[in-house]
Amino acid sequence: MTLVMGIVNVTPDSFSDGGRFLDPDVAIAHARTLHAQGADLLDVGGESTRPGADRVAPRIEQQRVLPVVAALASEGLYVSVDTMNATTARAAVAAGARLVNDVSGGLADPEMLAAVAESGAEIALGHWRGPSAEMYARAEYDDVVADVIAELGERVDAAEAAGIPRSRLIVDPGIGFGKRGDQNWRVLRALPRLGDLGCRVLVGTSRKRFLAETIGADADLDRRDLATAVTSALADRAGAWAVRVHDIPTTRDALAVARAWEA
Ligand code: PMM
Repeated sequence: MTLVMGIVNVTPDSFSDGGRFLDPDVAIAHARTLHAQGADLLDVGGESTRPGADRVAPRIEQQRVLPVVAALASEGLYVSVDTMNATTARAAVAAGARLVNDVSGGLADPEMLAAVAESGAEIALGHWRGPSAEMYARAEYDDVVADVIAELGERVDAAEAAGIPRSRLIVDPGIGFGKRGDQNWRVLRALPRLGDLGCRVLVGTSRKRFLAETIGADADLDRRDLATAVTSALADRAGAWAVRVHDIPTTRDALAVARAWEA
C-alpha cells in the first residue's frame, strides 16, 4: 500500500500554506492532526521551494524545523526533513528524522550525500535543475522522460558512490521543479519506468500549478486537493512507494477507493 507523507511547511511563504505553521507549536499540532488523519510519515520543511522563492539561511531553517522534528520523533512518528542543506540534514537526523528529503537530489550542497551516508538515514533524491528562482528557465529537454530518468540515475550513482546503499535511496521525479505543464504529465505517465532505477519512488503533486492549469486556471485549494487525490490514486496504481500531500483525508479516501476497485 502506498504510504502517505503529510506536508508540514514551517515557512512564511510556501505557495499554498505559507505562514500558517511558522510557530513550532502550531506546526507540531498540525503534524499531529495529519498523523491522526492517516499520514504514515511527516515531512518537515523550513525553506519554501515555490517557483521564484529565495534561499533561506541554514541557521534560520534549523530554528524552524528542529523543534518540530524533535517533538514528532520523540512521539515515535516517522519524520522526514525537507532540506537542501547538509548541516540541517545532519542536525535533523540527530533530532530523530529517519529520512532526508532533498529536492535537489544532493546537487544544491556538495556535502549532502556524505552527511546522509554517515548519518545512516534514508534519502529521497529529487529531480532538479537549479534553484527555484531560475528553475523554469531550465525546463528545456530533448525528451523529458528520458532526461529525468537519466539525471536521476546519475544522482543514484552519486549517492551510492558516497556510501548510501540503494535500500536507503528513494527517487522523486520533482513534479513542478524545472518542468512546465505538460512536461509534468509526461513524467507522471512514465512513473513505472522510474522504478527501473531500483529504488522506491516518491511523488509530490499536491496543489501544484500544473493541476490548477488542468482543471481551470485559478482552481481553489479544495479543487486542487481533489485533483491531487486523483493523482495520488493513479501514482499508487503506478507503483509509487509514497505520495507527498497537504490534505490527508482526500488522499486516504482516494487510495481506499482505488484499492477497493482493484481487490
Ligand atoms: N515539492 C515541494 C517541496 N518538497 N519534496 C519532494 N520529495 N517532492 C516534491 O514534489 C516536493 C518536495 C514543493 O511543494 P510545497 O511548497 O507545497 O511543499
